[in-house]
Amino acid sequence: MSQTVKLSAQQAIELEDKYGAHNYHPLPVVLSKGEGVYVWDVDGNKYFDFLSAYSAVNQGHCHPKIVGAMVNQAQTLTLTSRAFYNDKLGVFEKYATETFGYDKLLPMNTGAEAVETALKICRKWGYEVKNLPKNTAKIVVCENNFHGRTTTIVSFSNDPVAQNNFGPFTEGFIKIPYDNIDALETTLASDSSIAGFLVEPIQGEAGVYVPSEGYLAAAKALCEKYNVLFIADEVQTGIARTGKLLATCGNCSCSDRHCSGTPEVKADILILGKAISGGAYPISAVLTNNTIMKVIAPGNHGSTFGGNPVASVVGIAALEVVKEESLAQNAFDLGHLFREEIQKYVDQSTIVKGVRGKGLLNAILINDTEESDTAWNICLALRDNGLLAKPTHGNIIRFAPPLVMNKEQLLACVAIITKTLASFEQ
Ligand code: IF1
Repeated sequence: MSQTVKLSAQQAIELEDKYGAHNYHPLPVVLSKGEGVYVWDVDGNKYFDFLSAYSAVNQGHCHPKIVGAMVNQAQTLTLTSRAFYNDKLGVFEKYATETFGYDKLLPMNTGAEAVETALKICRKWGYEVKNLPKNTAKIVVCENNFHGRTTTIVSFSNDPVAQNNFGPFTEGFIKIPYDNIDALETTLASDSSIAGFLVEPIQGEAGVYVPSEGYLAAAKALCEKYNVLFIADEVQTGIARTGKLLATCGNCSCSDRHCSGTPEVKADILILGKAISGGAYPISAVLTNNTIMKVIAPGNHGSTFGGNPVASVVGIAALEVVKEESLAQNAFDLGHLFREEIQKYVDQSTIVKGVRGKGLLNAILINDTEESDTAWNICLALRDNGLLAKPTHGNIIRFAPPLVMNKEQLLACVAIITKTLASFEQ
């Protein structure tokens, strides 16, 4: 079957089912086009996208500036590998490090690769700067974390579905409860071989779990006290999603005033992915200061595609869009409106227990068990009413639209969501 043949929804699903690994359980909708906050299925039905490819498409689908940069570069030079210099990577590195307030950037492609990179840098720093004895370095992580799917990363997952039968696992990780500053202090105080603390500023996969006010700043202070690197995984929370350029930025609802000057918490190592490309291309990055990045020498780490010229121009364009269109401010404002409107519904609902989140990274909790199919059925009904979202953990529905949404569109979405939920009330 040629690429140009137009598939029906059923044909597309059957092909994936027959020839693809069954590593996902997608909502039955087959998309063929996207623009801004909208996607269209193969039958021409239009939907509000309320997932944004798990917060990768913050700048909206097929943003003309990002696509333009990508197409133009794709016709000029796509890949050289890092065996040679290219004339775009340095420009991207300068732009991104200045934007986020770091000295240096190491480019990779996917979020998991960037997390792996951060773990390697942290361990090497542990030996070469902190002087830990060989092969003793430990990294503290949080329960219910999600940092990707490589063997090392699933080694410290506590999701049995992600972890079971993928052993033997990588050693050297200590798991503590999330949002528990006492647990962090006890752990750091009890083990002198700890090199880093890896944390999500908001736990995404865990169901949009926002930690207590001040937790991240207190954790950062403890890391300083014990000479441990604070590693922020902002793959999902970064790039304006939570109403700030980074979730670790100060409480400033900034957009144009991007927060690199006054962060609430400035991570020693910052991990970015997803929306650093606006969803157009796989790009991830690890940012840190000169002293830490100095541990990486030629041959220690790399990637064929990391830092290629297409990624570099896409990365710059995607970050420029965030600033030019004040997406952090918009996410901040619309996020407040969204939770306020949904809360009104929750107050008189039996099917929804609550709404939580920050900026435009939000979730509602369905009043049913994790095993029930209520949230799945609600998502099917949302689809039928023109809005796409996906359940997580069985009874939580994540709501994360592109940040280029306007107020009128958001209110239209709230109407779809509340109308749909109402049809599930007893
Ligand atoms: C999937 C979740 C979201 C991430 C954080 C690293 C990565 C991710 C904080 C790895 C990736 C994705 C991957 C996606 C589902 C998704 C997800 F539900 F699993 F948790 F977004 F909410 N750090 N998150 O959230 O990035 O290697 O995928 O580029 O299908 O696995 P990646």
